[in-house]
Amino acid sequence: MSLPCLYSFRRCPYAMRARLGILFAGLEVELREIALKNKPAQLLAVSPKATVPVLVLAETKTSQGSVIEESKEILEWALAQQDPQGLLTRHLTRAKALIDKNDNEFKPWLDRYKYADRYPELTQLDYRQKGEVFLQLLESLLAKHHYLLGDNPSLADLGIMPFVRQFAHVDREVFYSLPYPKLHKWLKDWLEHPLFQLTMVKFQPWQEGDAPLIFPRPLI
Ligand SMILES: N[C@@H](CCC(=O)N[C@@H](CS)C(=O)NCC(=O)O)C(=O)O
Repeated sequence: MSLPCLYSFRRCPYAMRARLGILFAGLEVELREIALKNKPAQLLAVSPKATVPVLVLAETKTSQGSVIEESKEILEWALAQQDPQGLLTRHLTRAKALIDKNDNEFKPWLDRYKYADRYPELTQLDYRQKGEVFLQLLESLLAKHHYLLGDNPSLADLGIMPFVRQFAHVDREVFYSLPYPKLHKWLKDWLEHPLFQLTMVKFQPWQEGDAPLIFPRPLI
């Protein structure tokens, strides 16, 4: 039987979220790495909004492969198939609310902090400080337990970690000088996590006619 097909972009935090979901579920997909500047016609045909990640579910005899176009939904779909670590059993409502806060409140400031020259209304420092409001919330949660919502990972950790990584990578020296020691440790632990490292394996952009590339692919 054919596998679901994930259109992905290695450095996109939304796509990292989707790949983390696939890995924590223990699933396999066919991965098609894309270049944002040169999206393949096949992606545009299945998803005209043309963002990544996009998951095309395998066709069965009775149904056409449906398409999931939002990273949150791909994360939840993957864990609904298999959830060996019980991520969906922990604090689901709070986890979803925190992911929404990440996407709707933190991410816009993160983009402005990262590309401050494109948003001259405020300074990069202003944008960083606005983004830090969310980081302070995460720090206060991590003061209570090892992961964001408890002593075990939940959907929230997987859904949010790629965005904190992106914030940190704007200027690592600055990030690790900020007064968020619990968040620093949490991020470092995630960066070293074997499943996160598997999400970051590099692939060449997909081209029509390529043999299917099965994800995950073991670290070399
Ligand atoms: N709400 C979407 C957002 C996805 C998104 O914006 N992805 C970016 C890459 S990080 C993208 O594909 N942008 C389109 C482009 O740059 O052309 C999701 O959660 O999947």
